[in-house]
Amino acid sequence: MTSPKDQYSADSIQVLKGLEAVRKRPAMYIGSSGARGLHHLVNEVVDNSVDEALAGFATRIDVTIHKDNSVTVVDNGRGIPVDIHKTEKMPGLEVAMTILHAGGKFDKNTYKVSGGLHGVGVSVVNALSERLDVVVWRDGKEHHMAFEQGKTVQNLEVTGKAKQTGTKVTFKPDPKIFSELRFDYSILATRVRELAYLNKGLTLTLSDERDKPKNETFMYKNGLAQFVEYLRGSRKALHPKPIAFEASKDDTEIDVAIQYDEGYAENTFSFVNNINTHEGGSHLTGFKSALTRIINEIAKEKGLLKKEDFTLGGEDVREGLTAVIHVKLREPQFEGQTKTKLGNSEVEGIVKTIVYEQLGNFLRENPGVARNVIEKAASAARAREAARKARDLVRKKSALEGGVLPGKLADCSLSDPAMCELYLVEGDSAGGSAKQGRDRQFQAILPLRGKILNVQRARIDKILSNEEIRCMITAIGTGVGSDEEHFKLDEARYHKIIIMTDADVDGAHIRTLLLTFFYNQMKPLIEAGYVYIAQPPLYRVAKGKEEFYAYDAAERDEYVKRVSNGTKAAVNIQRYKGLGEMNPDQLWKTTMDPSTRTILKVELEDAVEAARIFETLMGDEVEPRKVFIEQNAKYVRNLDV
Ligand code: 0RA
Repeated sequence: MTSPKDQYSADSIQVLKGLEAVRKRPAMYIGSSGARGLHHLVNEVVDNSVDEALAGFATRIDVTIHKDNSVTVVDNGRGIPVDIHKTEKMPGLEVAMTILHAGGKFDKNTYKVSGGLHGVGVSVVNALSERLDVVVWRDGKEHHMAFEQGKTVQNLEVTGKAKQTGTKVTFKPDPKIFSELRFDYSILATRVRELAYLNKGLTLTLSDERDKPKNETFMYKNGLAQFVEYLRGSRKALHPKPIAFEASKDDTEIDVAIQYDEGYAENTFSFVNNINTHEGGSHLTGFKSALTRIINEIAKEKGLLKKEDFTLGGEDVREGLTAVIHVKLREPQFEGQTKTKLGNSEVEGIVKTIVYEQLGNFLRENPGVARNVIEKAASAARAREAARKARDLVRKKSALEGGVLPGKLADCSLSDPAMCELYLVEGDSAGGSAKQGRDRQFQAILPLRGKILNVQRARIDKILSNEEIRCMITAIGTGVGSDEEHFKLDEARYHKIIIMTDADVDGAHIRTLLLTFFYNQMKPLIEAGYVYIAQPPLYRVAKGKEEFYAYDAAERDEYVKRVSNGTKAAVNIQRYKGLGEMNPDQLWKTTMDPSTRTILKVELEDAVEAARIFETLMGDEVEPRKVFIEQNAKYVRNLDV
């Protein structure tokens, strides 16, 4: 016979097995055991508290990074239940902390909506922490429990009285799991700020108790409207205030804010239950089709397009648009490669109806704004027509020039894109060395002359009239644009596009211009992980027949020490000022040979921040750029010391 006690321990073995799996394969649960996964732990814990806020109970969440790199998250919600769980026969708190997927989401009815994507549950954080302490204030009492590597080391005990309710979780990531243990303040601040924008009225704070103590409070009374102003940043608004509205239907809540500016880019971000739906989905489709329809309808009502022989397309009505759409629903279905595409088909119609009605009301009540928006869209439509002609011209020209590919391109002989690399090389002379040094089977070279156009400040027709950019587009083969009709990822002729510029300011500038171009016109290329940055060496250290290449000053000094060891013969140190100073063989050995080179993959850590920073650095306004440079200059280190 087994006693109830034995039964209990049998259950806990089951539990440990679950969390053991998490420790064996952390990446399966949190994406990686590097910096990204580390920060994911905080998101996971904060998301649980945000769920409690969404349910209408918590109004405040405080996040603190401690000196030892542990993190505390406190909320003033109801407190995680501490009574004995019916089937698991242990305190609810222990269930949440030790059973995989239990999380705070005991059942669907507890929370109407919840950030279900991360939703791997706080037990995953527990499993990956060297130690985790929970304090729950509930029923007038303070309770405490503690865990190490997911195992209970302190059973639930009452530690005092409590006037308030809430939950406090403190965890220290396990160094046995994580290769990176230091939390980055700005990564956490970005998410905390975003959550504050997405949940208006909710107060979130972030404190850093390490070297330079810091403390920020985020609370936005006007939520998404303020988010849109933040995202618009320095671009000049076309109308003074964002247009914002919220509505709900059948348990689905919709929150929208939009604002037009004088620029040409579109910055639309969509969220579902506080999760950025990078791949869009039914809510975004509904929003876009309502926007196009209502603007065309009002243009017609006002007779604003009488002289034109076109209707406004989706791209036209989204030119210069900053928009955030946040949908909250009970059972989101996430699809797509990164599970960030909303699948629920019923949401499309709901969003479409609401946006069509609400935006229609606003534009009819504000005819001045309506006129500005429609005139801007009409001018976009004319530019689009000009761009079509420019595109045709690009096509015709390349047809006239014989082959489809630009003459400057030294293509590779293999044709499988997955095997092929395209080097975008600064300058003709480096281009020449690269052509000679490369492995022509799989490496193609396109030399770029001088500075390319800053695409942040130009419309598509002008971008397409730029020679360097046209060559690049033709060589890459995907076309350009923000939609699948114009940009075709699967037609990419190379799966590695490697930017190779000099290690100086001009090189950095050209690299930034190229990245701006890729970000604005070929974003899926970055998302697919096809864009890389080459790392040419800065120094050559040689003595006699021995030679070493160093990528920074510290490495250079290492090599100098090594080669000068004991002997007196002169050590030759060469500082490369540009790629052009390397001969083809050196360029191959140091920068192009896949077996020895380092190339950095360009990744989009956070699309929201990326859009803002590109605008700050490359946009029209000078003042915000100055401020950015002043604020960030202190982080710049001169590597050439
Ligand atoms: C389930 C039920 C109840 C509260 C919570 C979960 C809860 C979880 C977390 C995680 C972080 N902070 C939290 N706060 C609350 C409450 C059930 C009830 O009181 O009726």
